[in-house]
Amino acid sequence: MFIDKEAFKNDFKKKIINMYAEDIEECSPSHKYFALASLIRDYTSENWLNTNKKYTNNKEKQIYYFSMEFLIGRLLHSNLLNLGIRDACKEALSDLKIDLDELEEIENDAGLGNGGLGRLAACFLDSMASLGIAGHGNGIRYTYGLFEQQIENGYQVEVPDNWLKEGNMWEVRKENKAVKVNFGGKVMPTMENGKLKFLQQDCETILAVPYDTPIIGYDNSTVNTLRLWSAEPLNKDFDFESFSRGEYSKATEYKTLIESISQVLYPDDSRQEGKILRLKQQYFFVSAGLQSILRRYKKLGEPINNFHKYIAIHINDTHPSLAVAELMRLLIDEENLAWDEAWYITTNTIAYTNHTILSEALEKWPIDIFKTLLPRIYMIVEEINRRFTDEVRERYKDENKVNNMAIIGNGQIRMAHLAIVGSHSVNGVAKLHTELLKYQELKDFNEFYPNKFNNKTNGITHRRWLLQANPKLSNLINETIGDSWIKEPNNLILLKPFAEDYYFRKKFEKIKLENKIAFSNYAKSTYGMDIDPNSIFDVQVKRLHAYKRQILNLFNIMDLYRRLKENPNLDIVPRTFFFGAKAAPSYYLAKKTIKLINTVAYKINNDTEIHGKIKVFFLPNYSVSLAEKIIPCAQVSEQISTATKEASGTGNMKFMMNGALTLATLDGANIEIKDAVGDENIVIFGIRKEEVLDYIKNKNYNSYEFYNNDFRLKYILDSLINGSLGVPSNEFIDIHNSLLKNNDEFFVLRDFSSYVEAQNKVDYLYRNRDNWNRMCINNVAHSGIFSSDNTIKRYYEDIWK
Ligand code: 26Q
Repeated sequence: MFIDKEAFKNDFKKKIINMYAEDIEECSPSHKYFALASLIRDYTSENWLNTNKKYTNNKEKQIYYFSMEFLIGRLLHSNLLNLGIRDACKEALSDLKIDLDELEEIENDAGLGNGGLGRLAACFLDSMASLGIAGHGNGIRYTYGLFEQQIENGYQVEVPDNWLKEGNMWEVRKENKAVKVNFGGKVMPTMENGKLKFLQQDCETILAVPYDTPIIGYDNSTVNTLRLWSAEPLNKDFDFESFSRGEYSKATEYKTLIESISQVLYPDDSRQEGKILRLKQQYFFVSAGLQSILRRYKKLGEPINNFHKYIAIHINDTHPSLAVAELMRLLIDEENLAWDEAWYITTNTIAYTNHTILSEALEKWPIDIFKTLLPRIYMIVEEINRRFTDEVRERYKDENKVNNMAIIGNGQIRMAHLAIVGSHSVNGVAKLHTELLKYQELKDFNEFYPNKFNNKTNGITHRRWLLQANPKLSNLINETIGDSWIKEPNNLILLKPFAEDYYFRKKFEKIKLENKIAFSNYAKSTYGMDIDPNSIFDVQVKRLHAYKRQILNLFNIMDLYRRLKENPNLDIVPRTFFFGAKAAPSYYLAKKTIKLINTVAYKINNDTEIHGKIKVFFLPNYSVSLAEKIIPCAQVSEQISTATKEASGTGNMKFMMNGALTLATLDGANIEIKDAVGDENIVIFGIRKEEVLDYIKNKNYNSYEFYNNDFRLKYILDSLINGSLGVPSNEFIDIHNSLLKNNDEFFVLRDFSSYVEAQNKVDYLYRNRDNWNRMCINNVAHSGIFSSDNTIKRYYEDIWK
């Protein structure tokens, strides 16, 4: 898009007057932000309309990405970049004495996700639009996103994230496209024109109102849609009957109850709790999404039997797997199709991605809850299960297998099984992860459906994570190899020869330092942290979870500190260790780990004897916008999960793309990063998948052995409970127990010495700074293959097309 500077200034001034009846001079920064966002949305409206018209006129196949989470972060900066007007806009605003960067900082993050899975959905939306693919998001418009994390006395405190408080300029409420969603009641079989029909009676009907956000493609006029649903009572106000009876609180209770469905994102990404409200959320957005897709489809004038030729639905983990049963319901009950026809369409429409093999995270719903809330859906799931188990029985004549594979078993509905049976494609998110699914976790299903399983290694949008987050490095890249990489990320490989160019390496080093200085200044003014920009920036930012092993990182720091205390002249390169991580509010050990990190940080940062050689900072409230600040200045990327536990990881890709060296186990996509950059450009440590699987199979791991035989571990573990950390000696007893009495489920003690060695190697490598830069540049050069553009192309070719 082109904007004329003067015309833009006029538009902007007018906008401020229209919205706030204020002159630009008296207008607050926040009003300026909202006016600018609103103006940018106006600019996109025409393309948005035209994109939809084009899709309809050409009857293009539409892809719908169903996800409980879209962690999109802020939109102003990325929208300006994708429209190609950011530079012009920045200049124009600067003429008006307005700093665009400052306005961009005012926007609240749309934190509608927990972590990797939600951020992946957001990266996919950007790539689909930028590739001109007709791909849209379908999810929930949570009134409260993921909680804001504050740190008080070292502990995590959760504060509600009221992100819509000041309004959201990007969304459009589409009341005319609202649909109804039914819960509860009973199912009445009745005969209608000689056909058996199932009527739902006495159910509670809720209104689903869509809010659409434009998803702007990079430099291509495509504007796709993220449709998020909000739950509202059918009669606008409240329960009028109760109100007129004088039962005022009851009258509003009803409204509150209904609205609670889209009120808040569940902040748990590792353990499923079987909460009714979560099941309601799932059915709510799945049913609303499918109804609106069906409504649009019918306007095309195509017969219903062609549905799957024009529509693809992708479900992001099992959270939307009710789509299988709901699409069956709509096709059978509303469109009058026979079971087999409906099943053919459903399974050819839906595809499923698995994101985890941790069994605690697998979704299973107790039958009684499910049946009460979704009686008709339950009938359909039962029938899917009956037909499926018949087939399995017929083929294997093995009741054990039937029971293991059944969708309903042990009084529960297994959502993963429903998703697998009801879709034509099941994919894992990295090579290792897919292998584990095919040959371990979902072995039976892979045998039963040999062509269903496939791999799609995750990716990240290089536009947000390099072009936007690291403008200095992006400019250097543009000067060096041109800007074709923005549309063709694989062209980043053209940087590779420049890793051998001394002057280029110096320029690269300078930019990294500038980014570090900028972040240090930000951290000083925001948190009062004193950071040495000349130290190595060593960063672990991700959700807090035992399998991600923040504890392993911390144990190395505690060991380093012990060595420094023994020998204050110890020759190490000064290092700053950064942590950022939210813990699920109900995840006790994760929260204790945050307290432990902060306790160790306090002790180390206030010890003058070690001359500031190491420092530890816990960055509160890790979020998309904080990631955009810390990743461009990182030098060591901590990817240290227990082998086999991290399905893919995507932070790992963001760091390499910004020229950090990866310190990693052979887990998830780390393996593919190693294959891409070569052994000489990454530091690998720790036990491999074989050893992990052997330990689990043979049950022969004994963490006490490592505690007893390694004085360093003994010292560290003892210090957790002997009061030497300056907190009561029982503060960390449960962490201590998890590692010793409970035998260290994630092999922290097993990997400790290998990790310390790897960290020493990092220190050694950094001393040859010139070669270090060479390694980092190689990482950037090879990062293009991890662009989500590549991932999306593979989804499109292999699954959706
Ligand atoms: C399930 C039931 C009830 C409540 C919550 C949940 C729930 C919510 C979120 C379960 C899991 C999640 C999120 C999982 C997730 O983020 N997985 C990550 O997905 C990334 C993208 O594929 C991978 O890169 C990560 O390795 C994986 O951990």
